[in-house]
Amino acid sequence: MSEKPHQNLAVIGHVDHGKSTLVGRLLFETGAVEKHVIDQYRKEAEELGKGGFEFAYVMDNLKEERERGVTIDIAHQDFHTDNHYFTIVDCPGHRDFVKNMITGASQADSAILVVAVDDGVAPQTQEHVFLSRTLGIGELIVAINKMDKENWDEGKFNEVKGKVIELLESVGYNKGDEKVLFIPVSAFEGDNIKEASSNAPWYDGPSILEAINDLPVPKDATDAPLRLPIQDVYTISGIGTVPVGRVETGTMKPGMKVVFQPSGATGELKSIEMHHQEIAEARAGDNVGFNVRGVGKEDVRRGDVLGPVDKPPTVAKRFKAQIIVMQHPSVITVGYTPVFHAHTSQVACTFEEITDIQGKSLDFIKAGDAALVWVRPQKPVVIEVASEIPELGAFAIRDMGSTIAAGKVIEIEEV
Ligand SMILES: Nc1nc2c(ncn2[C@@H]2O[C@H](COP(=O)(O)OP(=O)(O)OP(=O)(O)O)[C@@H](O)[C@H]2O)c(=O)[nH]1
Ligand SMILES: [Mg+2]
Repeated sequence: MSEKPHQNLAVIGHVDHGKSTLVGRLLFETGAVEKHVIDQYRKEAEELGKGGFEFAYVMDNLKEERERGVTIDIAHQDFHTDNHYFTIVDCPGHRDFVKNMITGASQADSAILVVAVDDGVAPQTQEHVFLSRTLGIGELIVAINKMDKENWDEGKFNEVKGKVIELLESVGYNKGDEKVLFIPVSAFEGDNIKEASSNAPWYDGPSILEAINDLPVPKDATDAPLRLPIQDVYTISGIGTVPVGRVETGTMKPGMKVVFQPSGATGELKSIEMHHQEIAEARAGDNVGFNVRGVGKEDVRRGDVLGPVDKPPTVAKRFKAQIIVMQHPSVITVGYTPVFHAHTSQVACTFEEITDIQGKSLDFIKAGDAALVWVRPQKPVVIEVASEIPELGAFAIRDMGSTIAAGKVIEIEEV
């Protein structure tokens, strides 16, 4: 196992801007994917009438993804640089699959935002930037892609960069000393991915590989109590029920007494596996599968959160949150019941009180407004106060196929 610090790196941005191609190219340039594999994908893509998707196919493995030339679900790929051990999470950009992007972004420590220079800031560029901010992604790198399509025009690069900076600053990125890097690339041609490209003599910054290698090590979340949101539950012969997910905070070891909330199932942690190997301890950031004595498939589901019996995950009857409304066709009033996406859970919640940030009662809020709200989940849900466990304290609100708002939890009324 790697001794390098681990982090999850999401690749985000509008549909078709070249996210999967960039990941595929990066893996190819660094030797993680061999040339004959790309050649095979090129043939396959051409046969499907999807010429140009050979690098995207490295990450797009589903039959439907390859036929349509669109990423549908997130895909993970482990990757090393000199300083880090990354899990790259390639996210879908299409608006129908934002739900999957939220799952990817909520696992990520940092992200590469891909913006195609010939299309600029597009709807899901905005939506993804907004979501990554509220879901707690600390570090962003911006790849201005498809520079080959604009003949590596520096003016065009600066124009798009200016628009992206406006967007980033509107949600709180690019502040003070924490300036976001902008890298002109051609993911398809391989320029500025691993090495500096001679096509952009006017650019003297790092390549994508150099930039991600320079990312800071994420702060250690192992000191907080164990929180592991369940992503899936498998039955594996010889082992039994195996829930899987990412350790968001804390550590877990066989022998620990654990509880799944809100279901309340408890037991002793029997074994933990990572990358098909049994391990003695899992820490914040690890993606694991595990087995708990006495807990069967019907006791656990996606959205449950695992924690220690003596510091169980908090189950909310009601909670107060600070939200920002990103878009809504009309206005939001008390009684509105959209779906909240928090860690791996999705639950409808009813707005019960709406005030401004100072606490003055409001009749309604609309796109662009910040507010404090009390909401009631329609069934108990695990959520934490963001100042205590930020990893479990953020959520996105979705309705009618788009992200309406995002926010973080500031107070909880427990069940
Ligand atoms: N000319 C040019 N085309 C590119 C470049 N990068 C990607 N493309 C093309 O853009 C199209 C979409 O690429 P993808 O990598 O699938 O885009 P994506 O952002 O992953 O798309 P979704 O995952 O569906 O949101 C493909 O036809 C690629 O060949 C580039 O640098 N230059
Ligand atoms: Mg893709």
